[in-house]
Amino acid sequence: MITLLDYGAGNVRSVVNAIEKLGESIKMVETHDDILSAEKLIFPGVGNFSSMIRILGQKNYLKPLKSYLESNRPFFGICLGLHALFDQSEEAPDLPGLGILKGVVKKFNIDRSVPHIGWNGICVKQPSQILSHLNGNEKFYFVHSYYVDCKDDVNVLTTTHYGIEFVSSIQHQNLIATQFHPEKSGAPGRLLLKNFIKGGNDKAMPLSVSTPTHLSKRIIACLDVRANDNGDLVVTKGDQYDVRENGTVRNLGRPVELAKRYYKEGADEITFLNITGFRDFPLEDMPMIEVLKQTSKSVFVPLTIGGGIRDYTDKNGRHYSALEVAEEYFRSGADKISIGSDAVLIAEKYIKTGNLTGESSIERISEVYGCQAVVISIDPRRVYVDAPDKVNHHVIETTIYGPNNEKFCWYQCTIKGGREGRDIDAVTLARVCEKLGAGEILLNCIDKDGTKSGFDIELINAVKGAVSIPVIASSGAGCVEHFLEVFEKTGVEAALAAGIFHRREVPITEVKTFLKDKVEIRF
Ligand code: 1PR
Repeated sequence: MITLLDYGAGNVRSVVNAIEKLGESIKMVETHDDILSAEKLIFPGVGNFSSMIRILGQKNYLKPLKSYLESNRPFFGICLGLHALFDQSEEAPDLPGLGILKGVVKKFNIDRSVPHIGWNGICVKQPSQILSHLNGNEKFYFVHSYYVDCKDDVNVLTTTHYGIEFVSSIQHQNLIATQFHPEKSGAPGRLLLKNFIKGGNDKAMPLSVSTPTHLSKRIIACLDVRANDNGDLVVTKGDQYDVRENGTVRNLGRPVELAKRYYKEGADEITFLNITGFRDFPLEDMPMIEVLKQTSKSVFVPLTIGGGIRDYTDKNGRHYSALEVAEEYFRSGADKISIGSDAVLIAEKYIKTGNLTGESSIERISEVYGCQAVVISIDPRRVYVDAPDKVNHHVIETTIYGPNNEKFCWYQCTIKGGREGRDIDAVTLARVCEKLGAGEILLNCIDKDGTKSGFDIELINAVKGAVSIPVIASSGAGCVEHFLEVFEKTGVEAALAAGIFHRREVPITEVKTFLKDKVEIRF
């Protein structure tokens, strides 16, 4: 029996699913006695150090957790569950950590995108029972802006390289904690959890030790989901956002089945976009929640969900905050949420007033769940101009001339699935959203969507150059060469595609086989 400490933030469903899939049963901590009486405790943490320590304090969990850890019983901490063990964190300097291990949690100060998101390797420093049957070359899923600066080298189990070499897991007697998420790391992650559950004293050292480690470029499968005219939830796909063919909504498959297929084929992440979320409130559209719950039972890579994340008042006058909507998605299995239309409206307001209110969906979700959980989905389209000073927007000089031979363009943001153009450009939107606390940009392009003509490299470079958070390139992938092009010509961390994967025109495995030896990928 595994006892799971859930303090209410982030996605514990993935951990529950991963452990149950391994045949183990779980008891959720409901009182502090559950911590004291646990035989094996797993503490997954996502989000923000200060809300974690505050909530643990409010629930009277801090003292029992400390005595459990001091009793040297088996413990597995994940992400913030690692940070909590140390003296202090730069994320919340006024709140002490548990102080079980000496050291502090520091923010990355590196010349790379932060958060560090994606699949990276581990460099093993000492034998461990949890490393049994690993070969040493596996990649695990990381998503964090802070890392532990562990004072005692003897506790360092693995390190990872990202701008610097940082501690990616620790081992102190029966206490294990990882910066990465084993529950989201496919087969090797589940092996680690299996080893922990099994226990025992046989310590193993992987056959090879990879150093330095490298962050992989991610290949993401995107599923645009909506109800078709019969009311069934289907994966659809538009051409420049028009999802109807001969008047009916294109049906390219069932969401859960397709997601499972992409997991098996090696997708590094899966994104669901509820494309009619702007008009159908997601918490009334429960099938989407069910899709997440079902998918997370057998898909052990990160899941992002977007569509309809905003404040909402239903027909009975009940008000829902965007945070509540996001919480429901996280509880159902999402690791990240993506905000489209609402982000544009928030940015417009911020530009007008210059005030950070702390009340917007971006700020509130980021505060509770951490910036890495908040993706901004941008839906821009090109607007050509004769000269850069013709508009008050970020204008680029383009090599793809306009209909009247214009050599300049800007990228107009849209809302409601491209139906409404707004007076704000994609570069400004990305910048403002980073400031408000977003952790990643999903950069679509209406002109390119479904065209199979390749990614819009000019758009991607303009946005990528304006922010220091990771950017996912989206729209236009038509062949394996397009993925190589986007990774070679831009600094994006991930590339996303939909149509070619759904129609099996270019399977994910083919993309990865082509990229192998050219680009760092997870194979
Ligand atoms: O505005 O917060 O409710 O979120 C709605 C979300 O739904 C946004 O993320 C928006 O991008 C998405 N969306 C809305 N309408 C459509 C549509 O197609 N009619 N889909 C839509 C956007 C774009 C991509 C697509 C890539 C790759 N889909 O995600 O998957 O362009 O396609 P390709 O590889 O086939 O070219 P809110």
